[in-house]
Amino acid sequence: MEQKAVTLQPERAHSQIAQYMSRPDATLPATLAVRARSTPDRPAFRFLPDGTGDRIESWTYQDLKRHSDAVAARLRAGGHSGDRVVLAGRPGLWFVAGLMGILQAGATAVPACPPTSRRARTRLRSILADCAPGAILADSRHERRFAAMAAGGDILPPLIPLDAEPPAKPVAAHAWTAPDDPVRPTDTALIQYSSGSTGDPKGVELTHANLMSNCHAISRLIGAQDDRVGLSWLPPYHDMGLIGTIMLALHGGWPLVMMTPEHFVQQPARWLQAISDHRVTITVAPNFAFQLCADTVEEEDLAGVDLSSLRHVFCGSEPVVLDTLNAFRERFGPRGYREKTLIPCYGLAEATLLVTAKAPGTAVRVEWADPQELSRGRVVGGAGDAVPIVGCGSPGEDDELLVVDPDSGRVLADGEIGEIWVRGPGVAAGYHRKPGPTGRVFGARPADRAGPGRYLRTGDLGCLRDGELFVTGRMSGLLVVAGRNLYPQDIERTVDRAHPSVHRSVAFAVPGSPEEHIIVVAEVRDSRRTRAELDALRGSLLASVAADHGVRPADVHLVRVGTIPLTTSGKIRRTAAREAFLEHTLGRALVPCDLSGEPG
Ligand code: 649
Repeated sequence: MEQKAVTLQPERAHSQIAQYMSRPDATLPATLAVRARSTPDRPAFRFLPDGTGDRIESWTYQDLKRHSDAVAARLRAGGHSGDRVVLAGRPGLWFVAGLMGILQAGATAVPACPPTSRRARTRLRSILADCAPGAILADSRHERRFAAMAAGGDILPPLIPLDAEPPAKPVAAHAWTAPDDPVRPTDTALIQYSSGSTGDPKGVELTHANLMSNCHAISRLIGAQDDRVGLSWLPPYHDMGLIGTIMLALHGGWPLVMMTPEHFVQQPARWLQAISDHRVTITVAPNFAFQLCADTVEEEDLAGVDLSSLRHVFCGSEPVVLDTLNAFRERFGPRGYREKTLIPCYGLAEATLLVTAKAPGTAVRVEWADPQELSRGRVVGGAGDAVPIVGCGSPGEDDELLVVDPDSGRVLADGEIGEIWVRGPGVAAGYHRKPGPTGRVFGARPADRAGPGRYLRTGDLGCLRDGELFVTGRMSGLLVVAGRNLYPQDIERTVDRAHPSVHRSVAFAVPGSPEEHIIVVAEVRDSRRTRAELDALRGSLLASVAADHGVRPADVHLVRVGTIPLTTSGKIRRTAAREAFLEHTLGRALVPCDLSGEPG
């Protein structure tokens, strides 16, 4: 029997929700059911399909529940409860319905980019092969893309439309009291594939309990606020956009405004405009986005923009750069941005999402490291040419973080650089069907500490200073020259700053004798240049690296913008760049235009 939705008094609604959320067996789909029942008309998600304020698509909790119920019903009808279901929708409201429908049906969501480019198809194929899903949820406009894959020989599971309009049915008022929830906290909710390599994909298996624990930890960090509004343009296929924004907003019960990453990258001012239009209080982005705004947003794009509503601005997922924070503050301080709202943070998919974050409202902490000491593995204050490292805060109360010598397994002292190890309720049990890597990455034990606990080896390097984490780089990219450790991102920063025509660069080591050679690949804007110009540019980049780091790269390879491979979340793929360089597939070096007679 259908009943009309009844809106509860706010106090009653609030206490019902709080009561449910404090249960140890609370899950995200049941949280949605409770919110749709208690606060059906509250705005849940808004999507800006043009990236501007011209059109706004908006769903309340009731709308979202109705749409996700329909997805769940289609999945159940197809016998997919308990299956893995690939979620390949475009960013937007339907994507959220797909996600919640999968979870409600007791299936496991596997987010993946829709196959609209050759690279996305290759990635999707490797994800399909690894997780063997029972179905794919996709937008109807992409049906032809999948049909083309099947015609080309790909074996695909049944395709289920994500955006089929459900029957208009109010939420049944009785449906929530004992949520018809087949979902247990120990069930696998999500398989999260890393955004990097396509060759051997590793999918992190996250349970409902992992997701809830990370949402709880972030909610505790930011505290309760009734008028919170979130904004995200991050791709919803990775931990930060999926868990950090969509799931967190559902968990916290506040509205999330979404736009696509493409709309942001085409015109970064749209992020700032939307913050201002929607009085946004919380947002998140990697460092590059802050730099892009500081570098490219013009004064005329900012007419009427006011950023003073912001209270929590998370910055994580790649090194947080002091120069970027300063440039952003200088550029947007006059627009109401306050730097105390900035929260540098560190995390990874293997730990669900967030591991450390600066306490909100406190000043950003910076350690100035002597480069000589840094290369010997210590963060110790230096003068003059010291390197700034931005603190990423401390772990939450349920997590434990160690810095360990990766060779001996010994726990290191304050200020000593080693591998970051993590233990806590957000740490996954392992990778999907990969016992070898799972044991190596998730089963670490410190050599000098007794105890049953196993830690996650993050592969990241850093140190603790008074309980705060300072991330210095990744183990895999570390360049070892004459017994010194050099961080590729430090060399890249030097190259990026050395000349205005450098767009982006990547540094890595290749075999050489008597020791490895350092190679720098730099993308050059306006690639039409004479031989003399290219030689001068190469010479000035070599000299800058030598001056700042005391090493001379064996080669500076100048290429066109767009040559350096990036992950789908925008990180530099150093290993892929190195492999492509060694296999001569990276893309041709720029040719001087005065010799070839054609543009370089
Ligand atoms: C990083 C995740 C991000 C990641 C975000 C908290 C609306 C609603 C909510 C909201 C805002 C708007 O990159 C953690 C935490 C969001 C709070 C809610 O805000 N995961 S990953 O698996 O793709 O990559 C992990 C790797 O990235 C690097 C490390 O190598 C790590 O292994 N990484 C960093 N490197 C240097 N410095 C950092 N701070 C890094 N963080 C991640």
